[in-house]
Amino acid sequence: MTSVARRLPTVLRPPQAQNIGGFDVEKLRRDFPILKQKIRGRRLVYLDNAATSQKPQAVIDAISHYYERDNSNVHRGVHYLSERATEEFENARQTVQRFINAASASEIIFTRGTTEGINLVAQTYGRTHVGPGDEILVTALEHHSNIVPWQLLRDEKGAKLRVAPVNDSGELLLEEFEKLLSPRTNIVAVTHISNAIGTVIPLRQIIEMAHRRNVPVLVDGAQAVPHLTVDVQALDCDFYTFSSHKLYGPTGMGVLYGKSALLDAMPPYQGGGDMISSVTFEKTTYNKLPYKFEAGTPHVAGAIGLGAAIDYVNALGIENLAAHEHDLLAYATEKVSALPGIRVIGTAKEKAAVLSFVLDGVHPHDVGTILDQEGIAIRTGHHCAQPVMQRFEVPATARASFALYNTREEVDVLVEGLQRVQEVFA
Ligand code: 7TS
Repeated sequence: MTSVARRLPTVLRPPQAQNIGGFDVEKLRRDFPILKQKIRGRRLVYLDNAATSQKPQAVIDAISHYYERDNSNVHRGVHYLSERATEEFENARQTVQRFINAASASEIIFTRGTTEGINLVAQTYGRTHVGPGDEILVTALEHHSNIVPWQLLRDEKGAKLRVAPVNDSGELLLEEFEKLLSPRTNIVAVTHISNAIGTVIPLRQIIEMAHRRNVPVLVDGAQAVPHLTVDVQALDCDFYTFSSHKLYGPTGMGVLYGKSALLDAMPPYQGGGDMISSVTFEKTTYNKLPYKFEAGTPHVAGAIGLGAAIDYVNALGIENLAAHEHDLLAYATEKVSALPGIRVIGTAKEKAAVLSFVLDGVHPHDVGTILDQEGIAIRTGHHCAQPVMQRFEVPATARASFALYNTREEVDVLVEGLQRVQEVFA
């Protein structure tokens, strides 16, 4: 990693370095150039972090430095630049390995994002293990990207998709989940945190229940990795996948973790350069892990940017970040719930960083449009989780989602904006 990529967050640079408990958000915001701009003459209030988070200067610098200094293809050249690019690319893999505590860097496969990670497992592990009448178990909280790849597999194989229900707070019903684990279940695929309503699911118990029946578990960690410590060995999950862009890193980049015994036994996903060890027209043998699953020129700058994003988060401490976001969510929940005619969707005891709600008599799209006039960015719609909307019998919600740089003042601006929406529609 370049020296620039290692730049610490402003808040942690001396002399503040000794004073991290304070989590000085105003200082930290200066690390994010995009937050400095005015939107429609107002200070930008960015509350759409579940869709994608903003990038600190350290990540932007790491990417531009790579293109300015080191750009070259990896794993192939004997020349200086190729060696340097390869070293940085593989350093980023090790950074990811340490970040989620994988046993080996060869268990870290670089992908385009969470979506590709899930499709990879469905198309390789799934296609070789799921047959007619077999069952794939998901929850009622899934993002479409943890539903549709399994439906494609189901339809190809004549398998069945089972769905574990949630209660009216949006909490997974563990007993129901356990009942749905049958002798035909071949894989469990669950979201760690719901993007639509913020529920954190009891992942450890789910994995234990599945493993008692020898069923492997894939975890969609897209919304979890930016908000809590993930230790794949402690969880004992079989696959864990996430996207860089929700973790302050670049788009088009993601990670699939898999236990090496499983990955080794799986057929490749895509064919092409880098994933082979030898090719003749008669026969091809495949490369070792993780390269077997990384066909073609990878997103080198993306991996380096992700590594820089993880360095940034690590320097702040994910526990500090989680505590700050927890405070924001509690504050926002209290303030928004106190408004008349507002219903919060998703009131689970364990939640992270997402506040979804509906206003009586106002379509969420109108809420979003009026807030946008005030420089407030939230997401409205079904959040690519239509079954969650169906479960709560709403067509859509308005969703505010938080990141490390959000403040209580921004929550106050949101609440004022919502009051203005109510005045307009009164
Ligand atoms: N899984 C979950 C839980 C997600 O929240 C998302 C994206 C994905 C998978 C897909 O991630 P991708 O990076 O491969 O696209 N969620 C959202 C969202 O809530 N608003 O925009 C994207």
